[in-house]
Amino acid sequence: MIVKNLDEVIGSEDHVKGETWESRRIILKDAGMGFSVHDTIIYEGTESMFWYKYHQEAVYCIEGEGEIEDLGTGKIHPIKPGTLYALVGHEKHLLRATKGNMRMVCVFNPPCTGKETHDEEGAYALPKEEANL
Ligand code: 9YT
Repeated sequence: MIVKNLDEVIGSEDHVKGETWESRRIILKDAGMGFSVHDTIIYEGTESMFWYKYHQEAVYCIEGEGEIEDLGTGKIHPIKPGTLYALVGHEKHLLRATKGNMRMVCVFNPPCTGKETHDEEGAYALPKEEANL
C-alpha cells in the first residue's frame, strides 16, 4: 500500500512548474500502478496548449473555473469543480483558467515517468502575455 500526502510532494523533484501551470506528481510509473496521478494548478488568466500524443488523460476539476477548447473540432467546453474531461483520442487542446486558479486532479495512462520534458510529453505552454483573455 502507498499512502502519501500532497505535503510530501510539494517542494520535491516531483513538484514541477511551467509558465502557466504547476503540477504535483503524486503517483508516477515507479509506483507500478499502471497510471500516474497528478494534482495540477493552472494559473488564472492563462492559456496553455497541451497535446499528450502518447498518453490518455482524465482530468477532474476540483477548484476554479475555465474552459477547454478541442483544437481538432473547435468545440469549447466549460470547466468548473466537478467537471471531468477525458482525452481518449489524444486531443490537442487549449486550457484556459478564467476564474481563480484551476486545480485539476489528472490521471495518465500509460503513467508518466516524471522524466518527460514538455516536448516529449507533447505539452506546450503559451506565455502568460499571449493568453487570449
Ligand atoms: C491539466 C493537465 O493536463 N495536467 C497534466 C500534468 C502535467 N502535464 C504534469 O504533471 O507535467
